[in-house]
Amino acid sequence: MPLEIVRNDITKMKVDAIVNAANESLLGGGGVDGAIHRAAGLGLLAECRTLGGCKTGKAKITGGYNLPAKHVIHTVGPIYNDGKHGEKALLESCYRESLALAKENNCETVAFPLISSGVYGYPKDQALKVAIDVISNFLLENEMTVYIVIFDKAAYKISEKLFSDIAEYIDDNYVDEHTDYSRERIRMNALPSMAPRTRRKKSDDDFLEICDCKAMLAEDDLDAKLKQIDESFSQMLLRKIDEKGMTDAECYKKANIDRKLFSKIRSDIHYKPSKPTALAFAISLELSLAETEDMLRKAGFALSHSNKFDIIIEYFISKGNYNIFEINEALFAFDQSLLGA
Ligand code: AR6
Repeated sequence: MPLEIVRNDITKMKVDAIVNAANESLLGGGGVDGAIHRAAGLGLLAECRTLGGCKTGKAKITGGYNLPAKHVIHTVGPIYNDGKHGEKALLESCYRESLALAKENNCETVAFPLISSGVYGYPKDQALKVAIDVISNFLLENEMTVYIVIFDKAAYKISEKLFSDIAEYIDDNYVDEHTDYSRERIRMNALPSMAPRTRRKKSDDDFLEICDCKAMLAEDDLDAKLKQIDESFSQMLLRKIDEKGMTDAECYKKANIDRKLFSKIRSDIHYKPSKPTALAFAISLELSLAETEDMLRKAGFALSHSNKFDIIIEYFISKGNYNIFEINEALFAFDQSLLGA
């Protein structure tokens, strides 16, 4: 998956480069900076002393010393004042400059903490949005695997509004036999009304949908439709890419899928993707809910209302929001696996 959000201590990441949220002296400090220097050992400090500091918004690279990562990219985030002092542009620049340095140094895997979101006070939900926007833009043009490392899940925040909208949608749609939606209620403290409303057992309707499908076949373009029924997942994917007028690269990048996996799918018409991969393509192709179900069926899966992951995906499709990175932010917030490879 080109962009992944993970929960970890960044000093433990086995990647080509980890990014340090440093200060302009580059001589260490608290937070993630302190943790990286402690884990890397004194060799890192010695090399940092030779660098002559670093300006806010810029980045410099060193070795990784005792860290599992080969390099450390030190960047200096802005101190958040009120958001009206160029903080956003400076934070964007930190991610851009760090990614450019990683690319220059042939790094294939890079891990970022949420820069400026600790001591420097940048609101975490906004810091996360900046990170995702800049990294996902970079990945449209570049092949790299980038991790956003969230240290403390309790501090991880998507916007309150989005969180409460999704929590409510889950509550409205989750089938009765599941009770753990109450966990979200506790987390949300006081959502307006969590009383169950119209809960449907969607999975039970699958058989009927197949019958509907068969009825449609009686119509004119029987041949074309029959061909589509025999289509494999991979054939359907390639057909949809053509129908949408997309290039392959546009499609796999929007799906947060790497090129190698896409090539595999392209060359093997019997390729069986995982459910998150199949859904990632449905999102990338901006399929309707019915089309998404169709595509999933090709891979042997269905959307179900007894699965929180599925309901969250359905929420985004029903809102016409096909931004895979925003969907992944939300899935992460609800402890679900992410879309992509
Ligand atoms: N792994 C991943 N993320 C971490 C870790 C870790 N081990 N430790 C903390 N974080 P901060 P800043 C997260 O304060 O706001 C230093 O003193 C943390 O939860 O480390 O850019 C420097 O020398 C937060 O979300 O960096 C500077 O003076 C994020 O890392 C100043 O702090 C960034 O928090 C920089 O402040």
